[in-house]
Amino acid sequence: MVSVSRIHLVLGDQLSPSLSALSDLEPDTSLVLMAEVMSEATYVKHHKKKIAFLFSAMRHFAQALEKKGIRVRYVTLDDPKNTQSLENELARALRETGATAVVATECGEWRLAEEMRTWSERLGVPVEIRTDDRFLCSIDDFRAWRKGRKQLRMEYFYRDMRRRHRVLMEGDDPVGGKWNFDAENRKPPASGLKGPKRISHRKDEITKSVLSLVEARFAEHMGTLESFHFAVTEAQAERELAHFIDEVLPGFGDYQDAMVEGEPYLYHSLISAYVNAGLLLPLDVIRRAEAAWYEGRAPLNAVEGFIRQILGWREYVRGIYWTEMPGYADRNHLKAERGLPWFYWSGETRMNCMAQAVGDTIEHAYSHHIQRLMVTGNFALLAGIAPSEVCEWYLAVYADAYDWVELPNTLGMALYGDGGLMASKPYAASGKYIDRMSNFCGSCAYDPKLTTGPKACPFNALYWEFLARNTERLSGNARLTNMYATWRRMDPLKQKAIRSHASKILEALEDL
Ligand code: FAD
Ligand code: DLZ
Ligand code: SF4
Repeated sequence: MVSVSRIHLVLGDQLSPSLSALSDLEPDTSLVLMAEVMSEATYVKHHKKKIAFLFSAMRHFAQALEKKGIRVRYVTLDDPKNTQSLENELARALRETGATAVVATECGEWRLAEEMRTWSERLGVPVEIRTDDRFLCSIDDFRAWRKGRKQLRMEYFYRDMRRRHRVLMEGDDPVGGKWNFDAENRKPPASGLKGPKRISHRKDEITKSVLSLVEARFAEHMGTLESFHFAVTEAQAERELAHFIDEVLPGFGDYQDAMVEGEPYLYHSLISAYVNAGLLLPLDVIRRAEAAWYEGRAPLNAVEGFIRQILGWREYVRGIYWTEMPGYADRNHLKAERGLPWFYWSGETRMNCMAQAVGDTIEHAYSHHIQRLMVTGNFALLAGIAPSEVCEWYLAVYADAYDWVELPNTLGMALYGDGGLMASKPYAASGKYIDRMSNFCGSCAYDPKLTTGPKACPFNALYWEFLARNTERLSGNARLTNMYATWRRMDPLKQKAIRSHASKILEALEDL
């Protein structure tokens, strides 16, 4: 029998060969433990494709380690001995191998981090939890950055990250003379706009067997497993990235905010699930995009805009999460208490924008940023849906969702639940914005130009109602001055009609 002295735990979103927990494997005495467990698969009802993606990627990662001669104990969900929790699987592995120590990398959710902190005592062996150095800003560095700042604007954090990692820099200055080229981005969709064709990956026996397992065990979870197209290995994720950089990136900036019916991806990269699970490393992605600009293969507005999302937003939200938790999850600045309407799960609503965004989500476990922020997020903000319910939905339905990234984006950015820690004003918008940035309204049962009456776009009355009911909390915000001035100037009878229409909508949200 081979002896094992140390167990190296790899979680489902830690599928990187360079993971800190794997940095000092001893061929003779180390054992890597990976486990598919119900406790992780059901703490929210994850989308079927998210579970299938992770299980298949986990199995492929384990296989790749084994091919390198590393010993792996891989516990499948349907293994009869599986205790279905990470702690119990660790306990079982320790018992059955005689190992006397555990090494892990810090995880991405407060919920699990709290458990991990107790493992050493509960398991009776030392449990070393190492820093996750796949991120480009450590939590300590983020804490130092935010110390003493009144405002935590992402833009300033991003500039520091550009300097620190020397990305798109010319000496001390940003290339092109500006930090941010958004003025050239965010065009409304041109008529007939289509995104480039995307690649897909052949389903091998591992993926096929995971798909059957997920269909059998998670039948009542949201989503379809049909046309499963995810990359599940490092090499496949690399092909996705290469395809994005070569074929898609040049158009990224221009249509970053556009939404088009039947075009769920447009010019977005589709790599978030791979970066978050560890199949791609953020710095590699950034360097590849940067090289595309230096080599003249993509314009600066696209490359800078894309890099800002990863070097800026992604690191920033993680810093906010770990420096604000645990209290952050309970914040509800706007006192929003309504329940989440069923159409978030079913997609069955006459509001075409919502039906499209939720429909894409059901089909792909994906919708792009503007659908998340300005359609499903905006509706929840305007309708006053409780942040806890909205966050649970976002955490469940997207293949890229983990608490560290989902929570600040949803509670902070989309719902203004943190009272402006992240966003300088709520991302509230009427149907006019959605009409400008999409082609959804043309085939909608509602009319974006109407504010009251049975055909009126619900976003319109809800928008004014949102401002009216939050006057005390929001009217002092300089960025909302014009909107409050417009509201105040409005004929009181019109105001009354709008608020009465909004009340009817709110009383019967399920009927929309
Ligand atoms: P692209 O548009 O191509 O962007 C490139 C990359 O930048 C992404 O792959 C991602 O890694 C990163 N990125 C972009 N925006 C953000 C952001 N705001 N925060 C963090 N990283 C970002 N992203 C997640 O990864 N997981 C989530 O659970 C998640 N929940 C969200 C919830 C809401 C309400 C909102 C408004 C945004 C959320 N985002 C989340 C951010 C963003 O919507 C997704 O990262 C993006 O849509 C993923 O698609 P993509 O890979 O095609 O991204
Ligand atoms: C999301 C997820 C799912 C669905 N299943 C597993 C699993 O069975 N085993 C595992 O190790 N990890 C899984 N994960 C990812 C974890 O939930 C993730 O590591 C934590 O939420 C911390 O980010
Ligand atoms: Fe959405 Fe309103 Fe446009 Fe319909 S009219 S698609 S509900 S914004």
